[in-house]
Amino acid sequence: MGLGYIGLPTAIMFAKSGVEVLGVDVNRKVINKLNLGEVHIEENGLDDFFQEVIHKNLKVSTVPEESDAYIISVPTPINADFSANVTYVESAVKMIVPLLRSGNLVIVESTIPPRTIDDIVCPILESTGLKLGTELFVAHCPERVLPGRIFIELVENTRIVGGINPASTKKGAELYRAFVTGEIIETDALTAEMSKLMENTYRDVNIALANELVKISDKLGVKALDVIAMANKHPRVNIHFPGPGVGGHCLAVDPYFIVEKAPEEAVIISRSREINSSMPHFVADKCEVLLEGAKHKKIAVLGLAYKGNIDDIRESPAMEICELLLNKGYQVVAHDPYVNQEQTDLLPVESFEEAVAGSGLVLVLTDHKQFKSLTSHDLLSLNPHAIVFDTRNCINPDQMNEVAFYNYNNIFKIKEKSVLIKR
Ligand code: SAJ
Repeated sequence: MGLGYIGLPTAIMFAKSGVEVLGVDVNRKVINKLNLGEVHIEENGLDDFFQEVIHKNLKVSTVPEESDAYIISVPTPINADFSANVTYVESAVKMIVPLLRSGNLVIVESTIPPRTIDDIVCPILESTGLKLGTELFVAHCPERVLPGRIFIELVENTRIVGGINPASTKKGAELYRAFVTGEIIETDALTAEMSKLMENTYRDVNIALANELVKISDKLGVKALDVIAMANKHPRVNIHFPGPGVGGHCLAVDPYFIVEKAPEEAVIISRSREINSSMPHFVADKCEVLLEGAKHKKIAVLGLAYKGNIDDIRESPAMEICELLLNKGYQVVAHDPYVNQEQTDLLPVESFEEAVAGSGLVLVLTDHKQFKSLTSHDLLSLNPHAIVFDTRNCINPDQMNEVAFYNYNNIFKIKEKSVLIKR
């Protein structure tokens, strides 16, 4: 149920391993496209694997049919008040209720707030009249794969299966053994829900620590990136990378699912979200200082995607920064080798040359591999006045020795007019 970034690859992997699969999505356009033999999302290897199984072990439809096992893999977005929106999970469960028979297994893969299986999914399933845990088996089996590496990680990653009772857990684990070569850990539903959320929360809190260090370093005149590199030489330290903010639909969302359920207790988690959410403003304010008195009010943004080497701009801090800069009155032109104009009407997406020419500031917001080799020569040939601000530490400063170059090692100098004049 749900043929998105996770549901479709999961359906394909089951089909490839010999299981008969019906992939269901409520979006008719998606089903029509898939039935024509075309995939609607981008992922390494997806198209080839899809061609192997479509109209063979994999069929697709907008309506579910009676099956032995049902896997729910629908989105759980966040509401405006930061509460979890589990309505897609609820409606997918309601859709299968009339089909459920004794001996069936229901698995929720979607990321859900703690206690969702017990408090929301099970009460709906009880309406079947089947006895949960003996006649109808229920488990949470969170997806944990990284976009770009989905087909590798689906197979090799450790899988967590948390049932509502040991019999449900066993059934869930058996199902995933069809293609998972990684370890399959058996636990209860609540522990599975919480462990999925804590993985992403751990990263969010760790990134917040790095971003807070940047702000402290800005005040104290410290080289934040050197501090992190040195601290990480310690065998038990792993501070993550600071940046322009945290994007995507996982790290920037999942921590709120914990905060919602325990707001008084989730103090560090909540503050970390605030710190990471403040980064786009921090970056936009620095740009304003950098461009004070500059003749050219155009900003060339390098990178719109939420992270390197992918085309996904949803929830991207880069998009928020562009919006803030546009609101401050700057002309903002973006270049992103993975993103095209159809994906946004907020700002023009141009070639590297068109973005950089005539700009007062070149602002690096995504660590795409294409940006890592940029040199001052590449910029100066297009623009003799450009200042560079790399918020991702993706360009080696040695390659930028002929232009005014800023990253989180020297942003404290942005305050010092003398440095700006020297350039
Ligand atoms: N980021 C930093 N600093 C870092 C690492 C990341 O600023 O040191 C930023 C990235 O630039 C990006 C955001 O964090 O904007 C999230 O990127 P990410 O690579 O950490 O994660 P996602 O959102 O692409 O995928 C995560 C993964 N979770 C973990 O690594 C624990 C993935 O395995 C999950 O399956 C996915 O969330 C999910 O669906 O929950």
